[in-house]
Formats: sequence, structure tokens, C-alpha cells
Amino acid sequence: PRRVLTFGTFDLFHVGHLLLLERAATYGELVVGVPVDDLVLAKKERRPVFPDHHRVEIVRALRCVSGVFLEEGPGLKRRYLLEHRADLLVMGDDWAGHFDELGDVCEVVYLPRTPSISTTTTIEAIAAS
Ligand code: C2G
Repeated sequence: PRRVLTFGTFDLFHVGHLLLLERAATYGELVVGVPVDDLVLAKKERRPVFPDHHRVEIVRALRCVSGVFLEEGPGLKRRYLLEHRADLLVMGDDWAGHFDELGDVCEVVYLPRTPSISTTTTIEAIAAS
């Protein structure tokens, strides 16, 4: 099978996350990089609700996932792709174009997001209820 990598925070894991991972796994053996809390904080200006070791354990338990690792810092995706000998990088299309520069290491594919569900809207819905 081809070796597939994807990266994501997967905070407050929801069905949009699941569908993305299941579709990514149709390309081959799926390994997932989950950013450490400080990296999420730096990128999103909000600390994730669930800490990285919880987010990793949830993703690790999925049938469609072959392996999980912590993404330890910014700018390391190229190194991780090489380390894992990835054939393919799959990302949601909210990142379309953003990782094209890694196309010399492996194929880069963007998959459509599931509409109308996100961690942010979930947090807002809970806050408003
Ligand atoms: N996703 C999706 N549909 C949604 C919500 C999310 O397909 N309704 C996908 C995203 O496109 C992403 C994955 O699920 O591929 C994880 O989403 P996030 O946890 O929001 O991940 P993100 O913070 O975008 O992490 O450096 C890149 C980041 O690590 C990507």
C-alpha cells in the first residue's frame, strides 16, 4: 500500500474529522501527525480544549488509522514526510495550495471538508445553549 500522511489538531473530535481520515485512508496506509498544544496555541491563538495526549489517543483508536505521532513544532512537515517515507500528503481543502511546496517530497492532495461542522461552531453552540 502507499504511505499516506495527514496532519490535524482533531480537537473535540467530530464526524468531519472522521470522514476526512476515512477518505485519506482510501489512498493507502494512513499515519496522522497531531500538533502539540503549544503549536496549536501559536497557530490558532486558542489553547485546544483537549490536550495533545488525549487528541493522539482518540485518533490512534480509529480503525482507519495505522499510526499517530506528535507534530512537535512548526516547519517540520517536510522532515516528517521524509522520515515516514510518505508517498502522499492529504489535507482538507481549507489548506488548498498551502502545502504545494512539499510536492517535491510526495504527492499533495486536498480533500473537500464536510460542510457545517467544526470545532469552533461546536464550542459556540455549547456556549450559546
Ligand atoms: N475537516 C473536515 N471537515 C470539517 C472539519 C475539519 O474535513 N468540517 C478536516 C480538516 O480539513 C483537516 C482535519 O479535518 O484536514 C483536521 O481538522 P482540524 O483539527 O481543524 O485541523 P487543522 O487545525 O486544520 O490542522 O498545519 C496543518 C494543521 O495541522 C491542520
